Amino acid sequence: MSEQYRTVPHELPFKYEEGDLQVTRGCAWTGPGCHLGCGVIMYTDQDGKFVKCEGDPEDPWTNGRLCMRCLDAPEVTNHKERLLYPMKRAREDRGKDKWERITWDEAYDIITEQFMDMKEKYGPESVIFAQGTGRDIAAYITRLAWSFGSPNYTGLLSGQACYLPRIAGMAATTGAPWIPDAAQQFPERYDHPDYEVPEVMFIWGNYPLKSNIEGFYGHWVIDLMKRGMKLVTVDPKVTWLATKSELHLRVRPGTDAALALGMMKVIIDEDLYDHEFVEKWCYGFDELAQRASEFTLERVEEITWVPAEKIVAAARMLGKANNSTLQWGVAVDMTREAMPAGQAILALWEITGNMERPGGMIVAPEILSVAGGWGREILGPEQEQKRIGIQDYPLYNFGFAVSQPDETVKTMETGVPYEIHGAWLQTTNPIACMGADPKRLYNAMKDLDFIVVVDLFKTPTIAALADVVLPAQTFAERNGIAFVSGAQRGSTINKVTSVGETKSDMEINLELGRRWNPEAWPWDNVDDMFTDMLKPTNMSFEELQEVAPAYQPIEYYRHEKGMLRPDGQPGFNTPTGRIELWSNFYSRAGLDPLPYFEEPEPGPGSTPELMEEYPLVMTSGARFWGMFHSEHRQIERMRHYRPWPLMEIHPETAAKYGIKDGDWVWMEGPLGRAKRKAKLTPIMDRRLVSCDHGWWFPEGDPEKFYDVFDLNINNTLPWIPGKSGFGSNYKSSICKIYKVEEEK
Ligand SMILES: Nc1nc2c(c(=O)[nH]1)N[C@H]1C(S)=C(S)[C@@H](COP(=O)(O)OP(=O)(O)OC[C@H]3O[C@@H](n4cnc5c(=O)[nH]c(N)nc54)[C@H](O)[C@@H]3O)O[C@H]1N2
Ligand SMILES: Nc1nc2c(c(=O)[nH]1)N[C@H]1C(S)=C(S)[C@@H](COP(=O)(O)OP(=O)(O)OC[C@H]3O[C@@H](n4cnc5c(=O)[nH]c(N)nc54)[C@H](O)[C@@H]3O)O[C@H]1N2
Ligand SMILES: [Mo]
Repeated sequence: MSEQYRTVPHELPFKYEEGDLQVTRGCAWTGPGCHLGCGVIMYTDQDGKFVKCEGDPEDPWTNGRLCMRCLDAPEVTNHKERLLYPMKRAREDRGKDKWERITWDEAYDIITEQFMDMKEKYGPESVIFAQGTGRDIAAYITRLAWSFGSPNYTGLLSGQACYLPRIAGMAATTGAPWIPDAAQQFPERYDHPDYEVPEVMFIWGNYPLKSNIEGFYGHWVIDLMKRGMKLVTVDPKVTWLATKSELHLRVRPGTDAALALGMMKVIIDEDLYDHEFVEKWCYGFDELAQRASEFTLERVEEITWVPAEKIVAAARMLGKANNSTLQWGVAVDMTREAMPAGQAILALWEITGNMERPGGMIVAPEILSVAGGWGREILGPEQEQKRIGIQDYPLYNFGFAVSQPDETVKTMETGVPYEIHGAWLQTTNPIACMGADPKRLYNAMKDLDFIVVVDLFKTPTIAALADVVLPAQTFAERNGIAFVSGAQRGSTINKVTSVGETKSDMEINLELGRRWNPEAWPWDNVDDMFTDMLKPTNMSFEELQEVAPAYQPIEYYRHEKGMLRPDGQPGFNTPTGRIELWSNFYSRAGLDPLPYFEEPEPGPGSTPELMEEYPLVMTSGARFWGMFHSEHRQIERMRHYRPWPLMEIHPETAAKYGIKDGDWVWMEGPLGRAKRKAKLTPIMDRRLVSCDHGWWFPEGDPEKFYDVFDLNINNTLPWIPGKSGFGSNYKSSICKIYKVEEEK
């Protein structure tokens, strides 16, 4: 193994026996869905059945802790409704529940024939390759798309409103992705001699205890609080962490940019910023200060619903802290002008000198390579230029390469600039979850010539659109490598069981890739492919399995040491070599170079005329423990904890509309409506309701697509991205509510 990597000595071997059970150490990273790679210990019985999953106490990230979905992973793996073999359906039966079991060879033959036919007739760009949220499958999908010749790898989420707005924004303005420093990069964690506990952490538009996103575990917040860290929460709801916070800013959904600019004005006016860091390492401070000066406390209080004195207190806490860190989340991306919102928020930590310092924000070099995909060089410049949306949204061709989703839907509808004929959907259920306005998405896709879906279960998307379905595997059924985004650590996913005729996503893509473009897929099996991917580490897949997790050493203050730029010069990887508070990149892309705020639309600030009919603000999609997006609805134990789709509402607001706890209601916005069960709770602001997302009823009729068009909250949300092409209003809209039987 490379000297370069550090590992943790394990007391327990990689594999051992306990009574009648075989025990294997590993890492859990989808399916079922999840954002992380928890250390797990998997138990299989004498028949090779996966019977128990526990947290690995020797894993420095999790120390044996595990969420309920992973503890219940055997129920998912062994579930009776799993897809067990490939299936096909006649083109004219699309939408009907008429499936025929086929062999893998037959499936590969059909898919290859159809894909090659479309490629020949309409060009490879006529097939889109879409995935869902970040899983360890991303690299293999990009390679499949790009080696097929299609530039149109994408996620069917309006404005790519999940992490990409923040990632793209961070890359454009600082040349790097930033993560909060919770000592996750050290095997010895908080005891590492260079580490310092942050004095204060802001939790902004995120609820880490339930969501554990992008390389960050919620329980680290608790670990750090036990070591003295204070919290500030920016969230419209009174969450449990908000009640443990020094300050809770109950921001109106979609107004985070105004809040950040208001705090910035206080920090600058009260001279609480880090002069030395700003002078040496930042570009455009005076322009930023000028912009912030427009955000007076009175104005910001009115926009955001946050009382002025709390804005001041939060600004002072950050400005006066020795070190501070930011754990932000998808609510920042889920507003149309997400890019400037993220820019404004991160600038607070930039001007206070919290970048690259212990207990501040640190650079995670791996993120971009994961987000950027694998195999881009195979695609070639001519096909690159055909990527949908890059003419209008040049940021989509920078660093990572995805086609712009809203433009992709439009292209499917209009055939401009070229016709789309096919779709490959892997790890995504866009009709139920990702897509805004799902009926529009359905209509855009339903007449495509050929659609393949790779999934674990039958979904509304499969029921509505698929011609061929391929059964994928859960993490216990396959091998894989997990270089989890946001952390310098590598682990392996280890196969312990088999179910039906399923294959792993990696195996499927390798086998199809070998048929379509053997030069781009030169491996005989997935383990060889993994070993090749691991080349920079000098470890083979088998070696890493034994010693994982392996840590890549990193240091602080890398900008001072020339470690953040490819040319080895001190500074940041931007045109000016500094953190660009005024962004050259945005300026060149025809965007405002400074952060700004725009009222969410529709909303009380932008469409006052609609507020009489739609008097409430609506946010959606706050995560809950037992389900991952549209998954887990058929998993009995998880469904038990959340049997129905909920709309959270303040008891006084509910009373005003004659709604009682447990009533079925319609939540209706200007674009459409969705059914929810009312949950009365005082954690809500009286002006706001919050709805779950991703709902469908697996127990329902497949030919009605499992009721998805009644239940999908995204019925109320349009496909409209921000000016950069990033961001969309998934978490800020308006609505009226009424009981289901009233049918107004
Ligand atoms: N209104 C509203 N809508 C939202 C959100 C919100 O907050 N509000 N959040 C959005 C966000 S941030 C995201 S990222 C999207 C997520 O959207 P998706 O990623 O599309 O949603 P999921 O339901 O997690 O996954 C889709 C499918 O992948 C399958 N799957 C799980 N694991 C695997 C695997 O390993 N292999 C294969 N082949 N399939 C697998 C599942 O069975 C499921 O059917 O949803 C978005 N939708
Ligand atoms: N259990 C579970 N875990 C998940 C997922 C899942 O579906 N289930 N999905 C995964 C995915 S893909 C993602 S992207 C992450 C997302 O995970 P998070 O980033 O934690 O996002 P959410 O849970 O959607 O919302 C977090 C908080 O934002 C608040 N909020 C709503 N609107 C706004 C707003 O406009 N501004 C601010 N400041 N706050 C607002 C909500 O009240 C909520 O408490 O979770 C991942 N982890
Ligand atoms: Mo996401």
